[in-house]
Amino acid sequence: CFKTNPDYIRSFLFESKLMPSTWIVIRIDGCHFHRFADVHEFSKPNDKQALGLMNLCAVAVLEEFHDIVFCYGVSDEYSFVLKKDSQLYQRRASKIVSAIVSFFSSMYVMKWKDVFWKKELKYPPSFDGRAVCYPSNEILQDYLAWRQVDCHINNQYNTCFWSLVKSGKSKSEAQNYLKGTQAREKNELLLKEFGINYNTLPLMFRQGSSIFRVKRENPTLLENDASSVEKTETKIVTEHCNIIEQSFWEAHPSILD
Ligand code: DGT
Ligand code: MG
Ligand code: MG
Ligand code: MG
Ligand code: MG
Repeated sequence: CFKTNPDYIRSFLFESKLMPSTWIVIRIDGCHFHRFADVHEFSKPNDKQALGLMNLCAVAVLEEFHDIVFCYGVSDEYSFVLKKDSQLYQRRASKIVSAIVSFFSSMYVMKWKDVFWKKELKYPPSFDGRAVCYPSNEILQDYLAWRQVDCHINNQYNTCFWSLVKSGKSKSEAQNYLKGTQAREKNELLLKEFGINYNTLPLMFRQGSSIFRVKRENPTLLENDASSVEKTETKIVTEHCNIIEQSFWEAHPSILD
């Protein structure tokens, strides 16, 4: 009958498809992680284990979704870049976003115990996600540079803020103290007041985490008469490097190939 006619029911369905032949970036972000970090007593401003857990989940996402070519993560967020010609879920935005977000969230819960041996997961974490298309390599690189600049600015601010708070200032005093300060002044404050050389803080805190595949020669197969395909193997690497500079992309041309 009319009421259950599949075409009639389907006519209400709106599926937004991502623009063809463009890089798709799915950015996920922890929901209310300010609270989640407090409840789980994450170190401030950076918790090595919590960031490590995010990285493990991102590696699992990269392994699961073969069209992902690059991941960049900082704080409670991760960006996943899908190759330009990806046909994953016929490029339907809601399908891609929801599949990646739910996979990442499940991984976060599954791998929690591997990272936090003695810390109990007190409530289920959740993530939101969005999809954006970038039409050229240059604009995609600008997007990733924007995230890494954000990482740097936030990390520098947070390092100063929490150093001031740990030294006895109230949160609002620390906030006022830092208002309008430039990057150089923040580095000077860290060095003079707290003996911290910003440039020696862990790279993961300052640069965020980049995850991608590298092809390398398999040394055990080289001597044998293996075919050239067998001689190279693909490895997933997690690096904390400068992705703003062009030299990174020149050193890894296969990522955006
Ligand atoms: P949202 O994303 O609007 O649901 O709200 P939040 O609270 O997740 O805010 P967001 O994403 O802008 O900022 C990330 C929060 O996550 C930030 O307030 C502090 C927390 N967070 C992320 N990484 C760490 C960490 O390593 N240590 C600590 N203590 N907190 C962290
Ligand atoms: Mg958010
Ligand atoms: Mg968040
Ligand atoms: Mg965030
Ligand atoms: Mg189904």
